[in-house]
Amino acid sequence: MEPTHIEHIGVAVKSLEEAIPFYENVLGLKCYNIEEVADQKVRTAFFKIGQTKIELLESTDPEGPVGKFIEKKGEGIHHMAFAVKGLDKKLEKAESKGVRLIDSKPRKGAEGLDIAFLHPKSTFGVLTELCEDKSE
Ligand code: CMX
Repeated sequence: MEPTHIEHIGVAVKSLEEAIPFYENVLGLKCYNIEEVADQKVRTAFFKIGQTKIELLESTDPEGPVGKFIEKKGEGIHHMAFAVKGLDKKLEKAESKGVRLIDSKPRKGAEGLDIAFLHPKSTFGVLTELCEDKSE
């Protein structure tokens, strides 16, 4: 995949309003964007640390991926996202190496990135996201 860096770490929380003060007042980071991703049934809040972001994820629907995750496992790290170049080809490559794809084609995620997920059952338990910033 040759990722260039960790684009973000996704953290599932019950409430953005309750979690944001920890990141701002304790860690001293600044929330610079809150965005709803309707098709993923989440509201997201973003913080930057160097090149990497923390993405807080609040579910907007108990049947959505984050709603189900919190119900089953509670709050905590939900996924890890790697920045790649040429996402289409990287997905083909992952599949050819036996990785189970959740998204066989890139789709639009938060912050205008092209994204695709790999299934945690074929990535040693970590839901893995590949993303590409086409504006770069
Ligand atoms: N990390 C690790 N394992 C996970 C997981 C996660 N985030 N989410 C689910 N799983 C595991 C479950 O624990 C379960 O394992 P067991 O069978 O051993 O109990 C298995 O995967 C199936 O879980 P499920 O609750 O039945 O959920 P589904 O199969 O319906 O969906 C998944 C799981 C990963 C396919 C789905 O959550 C998905 O498509 N995720 C990608 C999209 C996403 O997460 N969007 C939210 C973020 C959006 C954004 O960043 O903008």
